[in-house]
Amino acid sequence: MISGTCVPVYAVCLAAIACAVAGCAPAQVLTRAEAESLLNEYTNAVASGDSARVSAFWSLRSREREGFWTMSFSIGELKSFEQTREAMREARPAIRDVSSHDGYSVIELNWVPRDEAAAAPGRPMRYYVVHAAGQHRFINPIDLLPAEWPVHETEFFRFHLAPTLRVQDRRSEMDRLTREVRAIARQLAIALPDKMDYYCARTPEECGSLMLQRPSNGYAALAYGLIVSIACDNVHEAVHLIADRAGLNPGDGPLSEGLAVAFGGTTTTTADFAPLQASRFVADGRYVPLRELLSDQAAFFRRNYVTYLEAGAFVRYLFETHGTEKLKALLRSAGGSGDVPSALVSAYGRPLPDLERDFHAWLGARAAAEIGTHIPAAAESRFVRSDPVGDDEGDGDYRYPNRRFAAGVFDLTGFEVLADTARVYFRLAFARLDSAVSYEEDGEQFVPGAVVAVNRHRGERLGNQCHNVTFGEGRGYDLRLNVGLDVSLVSADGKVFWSSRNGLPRTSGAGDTLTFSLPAALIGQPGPTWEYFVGTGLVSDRTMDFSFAGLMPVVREAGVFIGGGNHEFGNPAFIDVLLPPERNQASLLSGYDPTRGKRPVVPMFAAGRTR
Ligand SMILES: [Ca+2]
Ligand SMILES: [Ca+2]
Repeated sequence: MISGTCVPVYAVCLAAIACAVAGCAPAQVLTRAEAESLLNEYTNAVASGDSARVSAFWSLRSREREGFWTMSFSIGELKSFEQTREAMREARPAIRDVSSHDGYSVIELNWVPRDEAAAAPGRPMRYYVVHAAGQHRFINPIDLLPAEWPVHETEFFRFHLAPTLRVQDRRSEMDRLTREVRAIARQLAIALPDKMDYYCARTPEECGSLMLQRPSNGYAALAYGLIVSIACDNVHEAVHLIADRAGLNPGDGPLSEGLAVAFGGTTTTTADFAPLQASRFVADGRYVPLRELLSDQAAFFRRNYVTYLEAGAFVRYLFETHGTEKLKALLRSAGGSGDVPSALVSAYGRPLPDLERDFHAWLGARAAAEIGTHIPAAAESRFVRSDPVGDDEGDGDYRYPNRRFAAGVFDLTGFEVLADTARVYFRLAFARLDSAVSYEEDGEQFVPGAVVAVNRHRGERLGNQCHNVTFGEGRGYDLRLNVGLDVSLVSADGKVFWSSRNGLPRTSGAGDTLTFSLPAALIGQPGPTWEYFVGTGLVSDRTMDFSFAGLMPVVREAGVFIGGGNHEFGNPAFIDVLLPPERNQASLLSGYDPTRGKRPVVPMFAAGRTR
């Protein structure tokens, strides 16, 4: 299932790797006429209902895989041969493009409804085709694209690492996954399956393309018994897989996602963050009543930035308050019934309103998370630095200012950290402050914001990169602050673990500053060795605490957001970073190449010295 951290729809397909003509054997080139004839024969075979005839169109590598008849169908799945037959009966293939690559071809098409009156453009589909035994055969991308990826085995997983990813860089993630999976199996009292295949991709686009899905941070393909992810410690997807293998799969939806979030968090949030954030939803009116949360599956996935965390909190409440066995009974029974509220009531022997009241009381015991918004005159300055005006141009070609965002709103002009015994105060100055932009009533709120990465020298581990920049070998942060309409905190693992709920005042005019404070008990007392990186970019009220854990990416064709950069994806998300005037910021930020895993190296500064 697609994780809650699936990247939304402003995504483009992976740039096709052009086939060097000399490198493609003529027999492997698929002409458009051949593609048409292949699809015609295939459609006829499917219509015949003879699954043996159909499977002969497929490469042995795909056919032999467990779960073969669960076919990915470019966004969505068909769970049986019968479903495939049904889908194809109602549509005909309309080829958009046929391209040849190194050793394979790709057919891009739409399944267009046969009903001429239907206005829909048809479901997009991509078929990979290889030439074997004198014939063109379909192959699933998971059986083709990573076939040559190096394999590294750990206690529970067989990792397949995409080119440029190195085991030594990923070992701490792999170790963390092992620890977490062992602990979760113990908590849920389940046996772990044999080694699970885990494909580690370089980008969300590559991750999605392996399973014919939208760009995604992670995906557990349950029918195939494997995980694909951009991280090697995707505990969320691992929970999906180990629960499924233990017979605890309640079907796609709130319980399944709730279980994965309760024990594994999301790709960008810790498991403990879900109850904290759910208590905030109750306070700010975003809370979804349980009956609706558990029944309306389409709304559940549409509003994932709320529902995933709320469902995670609810499953955590069930586990902590009522124990493992009842939870397992619920997971087993809900799968068959499809009526989650009824399954819940029978498993727990209590009416839904009772459980909901208890759940709210449990959430209410979670500490309120508030930021301060004023700096007292007596606070002592611990770090202060200014930034040039007019250097808000990212890597030099970002498409900003634009009609959405006025000149200066991403231009950082200064950064200061102050403290007294109780609190730590932050002041970020901009050339100009703007209010949030939204495109629909109660819609997502987009606003210029910032990331502050801090090395307090207290963690065993440092986050070495964020938002497509890196801090250099052996350097990084042990705390990251996202600053937007609120403030959220991110651990060295890149996971949001705390978020404020009272809003950050945005005042435009003479002092265009964002000012807030956090308890020193939460983040520590800033000393002279604390190092800081500050960068500005676009955030939304959803990306702050959920999908990107901070800034939105800069992608070449970004629609309403910030576009530009050298690549479709992988461009640094920063538009201005804290740097002295003598450093050439655009040149520094343009030193990247996501196709080779190269990110620009950005500096961190301590009070009184620079590196
Ligand atoms: Ca600036
Ligand atoms: Ca700058």
